[in-house]
Amino acid sequence: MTAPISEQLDTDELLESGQRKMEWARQHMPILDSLRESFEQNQPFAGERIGMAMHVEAKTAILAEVLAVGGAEVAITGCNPLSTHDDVSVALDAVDGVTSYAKRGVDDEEYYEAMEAVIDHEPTVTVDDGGDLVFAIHEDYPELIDTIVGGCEETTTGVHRLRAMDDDDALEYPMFAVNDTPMKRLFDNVHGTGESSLASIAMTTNLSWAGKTVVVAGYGDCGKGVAKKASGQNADVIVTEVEPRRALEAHMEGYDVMPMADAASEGDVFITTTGNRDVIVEDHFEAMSDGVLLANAGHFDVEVDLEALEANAVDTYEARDGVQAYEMADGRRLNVLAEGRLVNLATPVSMGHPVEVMDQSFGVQAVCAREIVQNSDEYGAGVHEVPDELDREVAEIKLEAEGIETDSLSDTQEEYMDSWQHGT
Ligand code: RBV
Repeated sequence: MTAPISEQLDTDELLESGQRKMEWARQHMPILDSLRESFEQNQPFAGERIGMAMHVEAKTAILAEVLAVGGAEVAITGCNPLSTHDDVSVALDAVDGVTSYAKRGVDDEEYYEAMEAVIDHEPTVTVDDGGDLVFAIHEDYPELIDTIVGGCEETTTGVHRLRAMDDDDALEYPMFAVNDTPMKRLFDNVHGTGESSLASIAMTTNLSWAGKTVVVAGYGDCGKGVAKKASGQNADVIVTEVEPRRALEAHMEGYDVMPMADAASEGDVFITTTGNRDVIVEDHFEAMSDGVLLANAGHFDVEVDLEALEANAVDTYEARDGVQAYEMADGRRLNVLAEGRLVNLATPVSMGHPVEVMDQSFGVQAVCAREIVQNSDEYGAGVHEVPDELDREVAEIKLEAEGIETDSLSDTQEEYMDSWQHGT
């Protein structure tokens, strides 16, 4: 059984470095700061055990800390084998009420063992990013489901997975689709993914965006962000899509839209954001130029067919930290970042989304955890949209922290908006 991280690593230096990262994040998370104050007073999670599987770095650590301050016993592990910051994991493990099992660079077996260590705490609430925790509980520990009041899911892929479970009547407790709220989706998916993916790629390779052709696979919220920011860095952007309206939207934004079969020979950098598998496959590798960069910003490492790439390569070697080169028989080198895993979190220098963005997403997580504990009777098994007033609450805290005031509707305006009799 996996031991808490502080029993696995020599903690002295790691602890200080992790605490410093957490302090920086804390200073830039006004939403969680405000919720911390109210949770400290009201203890909404007294007696609850919260199991979490998320990217364990500084912002996530502040979320876990805030839940613990609210009375929860928190157990946490990673949701990706490469996204954990060991120093933060150690610092988090030292926080009162929190046990962290997350460690960077674990293999599949260790990854699931750490998940089991979290489950061993018998959580009453689960907080997931990608659905691995909720899935492991349903698959291997169904006896715990009775005492679980509900949970929250952070990301598009996880919500998609939960909806598929729900459609099969296989989801046996309530889960909030945190990803789908305006406060998460419109900021985290668009700006967060755009900024952090490009930043990670740039820092990992030390190469420029200007003058490059960047192929963005998928024009959902994440693809929109990546395309917009790449274009803002003076790259030419090509979008590939399967959905006709999204393809049109990309076209009307001024991007070239074409199938991957055509884009393969045009691109210098490829960034996948589809949430689906086999987006870049053997035929595409054959058409690519020497030196291309292949990066994935989708939750799982299934978008670039690495098995096919490996099978076709005559040689492979680490070109830089976080960059694996695959040499083809004709001498072309195709460079894969972060082993095809989430490029914004999984290269050695990745830091995930900007702090302000995660403050919003995790603000929604925190109020959803509070809601599921306080009003569990109102939610049956299945996927639930987050009540709009909770999302508004988080937006209002943020506006207040930023010192931004808004207008409010007058009585006559309210009446006008509610009526259908007014015409010309
Ligand atoms: N994400 N987390 C971070 N903690 O730094 N950065 C991104 C972090 C989340 C984001 O909300 C997205 O939905 C998910 O990671 C994909 O796994």
